[in-house]
Amino acid sequence: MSKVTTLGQFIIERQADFPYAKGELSRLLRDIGIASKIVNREVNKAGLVDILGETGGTNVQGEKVKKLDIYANEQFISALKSGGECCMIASEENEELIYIDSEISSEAKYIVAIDPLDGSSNIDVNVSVGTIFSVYRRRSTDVPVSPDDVLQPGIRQVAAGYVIYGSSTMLVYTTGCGVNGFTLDPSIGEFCLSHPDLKMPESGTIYSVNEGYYVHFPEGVKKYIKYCQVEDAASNRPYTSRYVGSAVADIHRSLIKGGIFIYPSSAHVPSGKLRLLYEANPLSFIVEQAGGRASDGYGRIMELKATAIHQRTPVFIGSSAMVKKAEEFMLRYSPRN
Ligand code: P6P
Repeated sequence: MSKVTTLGQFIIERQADFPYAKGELSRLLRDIGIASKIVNREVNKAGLVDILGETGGTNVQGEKVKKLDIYANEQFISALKSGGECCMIASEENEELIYIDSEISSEAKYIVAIDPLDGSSNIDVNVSVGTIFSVYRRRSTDVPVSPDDVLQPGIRQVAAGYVIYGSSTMLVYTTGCGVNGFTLDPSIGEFCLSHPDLKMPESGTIYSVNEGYYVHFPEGVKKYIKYCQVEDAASNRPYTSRYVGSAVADIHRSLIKGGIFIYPSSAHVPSGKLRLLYEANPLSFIVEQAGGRASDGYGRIMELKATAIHQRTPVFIGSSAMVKKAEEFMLRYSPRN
């Protein structure tokens, strides 16, 4: 029986990765892990209790809000508030920033951007959903912290991760020293190290895009999709198409098997659909740390300037060879104006 390493043990063991930290980031990551287990419990029985269905409200994205979205948002906010290591939160479910101004948190070091339950439209049909989080160090010493402190480029993230509530529940995160995956063992209620030092395959044979919007895609995306579909045994084409409709699931598959996930700009979303702060940047940090590539079609997502907490960006994320090929098509057929 190989040694079981829980998330808590792993975080403590890897404390040495950040010599100047005094344990605050470790405690923040553990707080997120605990909230994830609470959300997981509700996601797993969503069909059994009246937590499904719509609240009738819509979130800042104008999307119908499922009760589980609100529940998950409340759990992560509560865990971050009581943990005392976070001074401000940007959440997909909240139009405005959440300032944690208790005496223990107003001077806390970290800021969290979070999508508490991404892909929630899939819950009713029992398809994987996810939580995505990004952690920044505050830059201002003001109390309360400056709102600009959450508008940092992705390259300044100190940690990022996702939880995928699927056939099993996994937490995958990075602090800039590689990527590690933990699977929830319900028998002991702990996330256990199951995928140490995850590396994304340099190439793959799966492309993931919602082709229902094909006619509205930029020419470069159309040409890349056709490239994926053309027979060429030498490069293992045609590729396979897989699209879950939950970015965490589509990108997790690419991380394990190789592949590319694309959500480009389109007529219905001129700047793309995924949000920079709490979807694209954290997913990009993880993918880059695993050896993959994360682009907006022209350059690194993590170098994009953040100007608004809910801003969107096109995403081409996955195996580096595949993303580079897609960027070639974008450069040639849809050059940036
Ligand atoms: P579409 C979920 O709502 C989400 O933000 C991502 O997780 C997912 O990749 C995308 O939207 C799906 O969008 O337009 O294909 O339904």
